[in-house]
Amino acid sequence: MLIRNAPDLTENDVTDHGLYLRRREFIGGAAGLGLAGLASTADAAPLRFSKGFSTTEKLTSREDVTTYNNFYEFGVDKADPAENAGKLKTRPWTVRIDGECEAPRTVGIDDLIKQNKLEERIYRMRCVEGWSMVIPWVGFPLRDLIASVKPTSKARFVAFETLMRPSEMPGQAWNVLEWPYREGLRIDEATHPLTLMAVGLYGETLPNQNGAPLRLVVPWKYGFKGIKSIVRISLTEKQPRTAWNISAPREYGFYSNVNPAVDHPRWSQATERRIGEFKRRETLPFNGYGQYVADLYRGMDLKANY
Ligand SMILES: Nc1nc2c(c(=O)[nH]1)N[C@H]1C(S)=C(S)[C@@H](COP(=O)(O)O)O[C@H]1N2
Ligand SMILES: [Mo]
Repeated sequence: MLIRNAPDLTENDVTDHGLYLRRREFIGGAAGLGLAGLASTADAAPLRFSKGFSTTEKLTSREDVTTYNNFYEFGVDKADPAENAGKLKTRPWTVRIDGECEAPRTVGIDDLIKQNKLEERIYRMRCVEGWSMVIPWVGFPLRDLIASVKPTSKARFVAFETLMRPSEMPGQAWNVLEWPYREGLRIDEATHPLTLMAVGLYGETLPNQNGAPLRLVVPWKYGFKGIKSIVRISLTEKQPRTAWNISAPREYGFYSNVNPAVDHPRWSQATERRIGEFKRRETLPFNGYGQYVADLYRGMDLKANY
């Protein structure tokens, strides 16, 4: 699918030699130090990325993007992930890609990053709770990863799983969700050019609280579809079970496309608060990405398929 000349997206696929993904390492337990608790590693080579399809809207501050988070493995309050996720060891880290494909593989995160062409994508993110941000991710299209394992004709869906490691993820001791966190996409959603595997944020390695070392970003869907700290990606014939749908099926559907016309059973989805702003703004269908993705849902009842 071609994406170009969009009023809201700028394309600059020419590699910008000034842009590098710098690696940063969190010092375990350096919670109170915030960003001052970061130290750079000398061993890692800087990784180059180009600028991809991005919104020109004002960015949400780095401070807000990294301290106002949902990551229930580290607690249910917005400040918990920044405070507790420093414990998570993101190296070594392997990702298993398997299921309905001819070339299943297990790949280390650093090889995965090296093997893929990184680009910056500035996307809106709309949480199902009614707030939103504009976030500069660094990552690569999920479609490239899927192509690398040669899907069979039976691959109709993609299932994702977060790491299960209660010793470093204290929230996994509580039954707020069925662990590990799971998500899923239809294969055509997963291979859409806008669907991104993020490994960086604000030009640097992804902070743990944002889903290091690898997280999904699907900008036209509610934020909870963007599963963090992924260890497994499986191509499946059947629609996968997903964490929020298991927990509250009437409230969180499999599709969860941003839709101002379909309210959450407990609140309206017509408006949202952009973090850093006071006045609420109107929520756009498909979070403003309708011209690129509405075709995926042609003929579907979006109220029934919420
Ligand atoms: N594994 C996992 N992934 C997750 C979540 C979570 O609790 N666990 N929360 C989701 C929700 S509700 C949102 S809004 C986004 C938040 O991403 P951010 O903290 O990077 O803004 O992550 C999603 N991915
Ligand atoms: Mo969310």
